[in-house]
Amino acid sequence: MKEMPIKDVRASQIFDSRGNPTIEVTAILDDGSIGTSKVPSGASTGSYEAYELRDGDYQVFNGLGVSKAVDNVNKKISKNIIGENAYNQSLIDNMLINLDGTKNKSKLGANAILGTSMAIAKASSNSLKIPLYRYLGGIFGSKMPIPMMNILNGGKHSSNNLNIQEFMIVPVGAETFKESMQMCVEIYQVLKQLLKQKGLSASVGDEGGFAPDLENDEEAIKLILEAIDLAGLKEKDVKIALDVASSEMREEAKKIQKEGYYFWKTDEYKSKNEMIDYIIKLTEKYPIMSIEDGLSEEDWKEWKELTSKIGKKVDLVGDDLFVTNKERLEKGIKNNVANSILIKPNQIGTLTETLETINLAKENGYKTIISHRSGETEDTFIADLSVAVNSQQIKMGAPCRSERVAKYNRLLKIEEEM
Ligand code: 2PG
Ligand code: MG
Repeated sequence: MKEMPIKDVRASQIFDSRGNPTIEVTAILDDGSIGTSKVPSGASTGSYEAYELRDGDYQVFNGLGVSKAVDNVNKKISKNIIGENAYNQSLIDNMLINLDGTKNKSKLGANAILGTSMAIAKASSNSLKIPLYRYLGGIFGSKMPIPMMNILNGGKHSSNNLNIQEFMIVPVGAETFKESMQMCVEIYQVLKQLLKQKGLSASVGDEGGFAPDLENDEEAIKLILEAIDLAGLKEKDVKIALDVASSEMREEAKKIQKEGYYFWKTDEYKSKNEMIDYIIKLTEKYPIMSIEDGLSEEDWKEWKELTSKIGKKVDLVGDDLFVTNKERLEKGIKNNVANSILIKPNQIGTLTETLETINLAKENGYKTIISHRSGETEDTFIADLSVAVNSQQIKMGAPCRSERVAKYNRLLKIEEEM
């Protein structure tokens, strides 16, 4: 293997799209090549995600500072990987995993580790003078993903009264990525006018989707269907996808000493069985092709039941359930739970482990969806990643707010290039 020693790795504290601190890592190689990465952060995080190291000093940034993670890169990580071969990504990632030594990367912080891992990959692709998607995927990476655009925000990503976190459109009828963008953007703009006409708020939530108060969650689906129709598009070309993010509803239920799901924004409670029925009814009533986290990260038995009931016709996506973790995905595969997986590199903490989980999903016929976090930066790494691994879909929020749009724009460029 060709060698390119790592010359230096430096980190600093920057800010994400919610105005919270996050970490940026820059890797410099012996030939002068540079790679910089910025790490995103979730709001509706799964309990089994790798550990995001925050300072916890409530006098500063409400405890959310990342100076400890920055120090870990500048002092511990850099010392250990300087001089190692940047082109050997799995070797570097394994060194990082061993240096941390914990199961959930709580010693150095998954944010410090992932930032380093991605910066090394970017610096390497720059050093070899090939685009990142090519470096990561070789000649294998050749397919553009279909966007799942979150155009109405609810749950923990907004302060409106919608319980479901994400209402997405999926332009399955588009032939190119460019066309898929046009379809989504036109629907988004029509929806904005529609909201205004109805006297509803057209201000946006964390992921750039509109966040109005509505009568109920189904009203949100109906509004989107109306916007699709008004944009001159057909139901066969644009489907609906939902991220229920129901682990949050489970958490809220625990607070009121209940076993099921509490829709805290509208004070409604559903037992586990009622939740299964609710999800199934939604998929019967509306052109919904995909439901993410319809059930919580703990409810394996109910997930299995839901999968056996509608898994043949609907994509059932595990996000908090699988947390991009091979072991949790293996459990899902063994038990016929879900049929798709959301992939978020910061849920697991290294690029190598992310790729391993993607491979495991593919080998077992699970769809992969590369995903942003609700707290994002202008880093477009995941756009390249989605092409490198031929991911069927991507989830990057609305075509609004630059931290989301930067990733869509990157994909437009990649399509042109290819
Ligand atoms: C999700 C994500 C991204 P967060 O639940 O899928 O949309 O949200 O980053 O807040 O976990
Ligand atoms: Mg989710």
